[in-house]
Amino acid sequence: MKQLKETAQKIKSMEIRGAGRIARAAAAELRDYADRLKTDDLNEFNEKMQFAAELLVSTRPTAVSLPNAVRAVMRYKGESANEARVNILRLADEFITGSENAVLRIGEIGARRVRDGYTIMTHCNSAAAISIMATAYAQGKEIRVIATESRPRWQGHLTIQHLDKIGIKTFLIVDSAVRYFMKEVDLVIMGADAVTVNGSVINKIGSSQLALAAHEARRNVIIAAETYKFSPKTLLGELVEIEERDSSEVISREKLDEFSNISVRNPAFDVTPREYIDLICTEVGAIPPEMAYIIIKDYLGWGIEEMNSNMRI
Ligand code: RUB
Repeated sequence: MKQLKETAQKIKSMEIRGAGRIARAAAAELRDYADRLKTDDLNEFNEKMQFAAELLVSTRPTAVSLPNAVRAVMRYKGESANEARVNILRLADEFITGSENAVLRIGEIGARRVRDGYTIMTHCNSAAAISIMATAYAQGKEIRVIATESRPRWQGHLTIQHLDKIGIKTFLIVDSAVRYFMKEVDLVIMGADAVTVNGSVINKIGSSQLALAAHEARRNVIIAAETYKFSPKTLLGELVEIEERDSSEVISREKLDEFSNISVRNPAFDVTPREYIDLICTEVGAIPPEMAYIIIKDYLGWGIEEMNSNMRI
């Protein structure tokens, strides 16, 4: 239980962050938790697994990868606690390996859209988006990247560290400079925390203004997103919840206490409408955003019928 709570806390505090990493961490925690559960009673085992699943899902409401990963593991079956445990171990490992391979495949598919000499703008820190840039660069394409700081948590600093290691020439800019630099950009590549059934993309706050600026300047926007970032629940009209984080990420508590009339709004994500997105690059292919339902139905296995027959998580 201690380790389960620690993992949940690491996801909540963003020590573990980024939709793909969160998903893999949750799958790994369910696997290890099942392994640590010593009970032979199947009912007790199931109840404890359900508790763990719900705790992990509650940590970050926007990243759909999290419930999708948990659901992939919680599909386990077993006539006994031990059979269930063995099944969970297999499903979790399959999810983790599949997720790692998906990032590599997205790199290969997406890199076909990157030409030699391109300047790419990116936002926040997305392993899937970086995979495209890294693959294009490894293919010998001379690219340069413009990366935003991504306030208030500065995920852009992780991105520049990564790109620097690969050897890609990168400019770090403040978030408010995206429109200023758009004229120098050939292609925008960003990641996703969630993709809705109508093809809208939820990603780090500021993504939608970057996409809007790209649309205005007629630059293409590619979203790099594994299929498990698509949200089945949006099929039933549910909206993806946008997480609002603590004010202390934006201004210190002491500073804020100096004011009487000021409070902070700190949404972690925003929604980019599909009109501003040219392509969503998944591991099963590069699709127009309008095809999101196909991914949810054919690749995640959640059609309308399955959705209506009670999804617990
Ligand atoms: C991270 C973020 C990333 C997506 C995709 O937000 O918005 O763009 O999660 O990342 P946070 P990846 O830092 O708040 O988790 O491609 O690595 O899954």
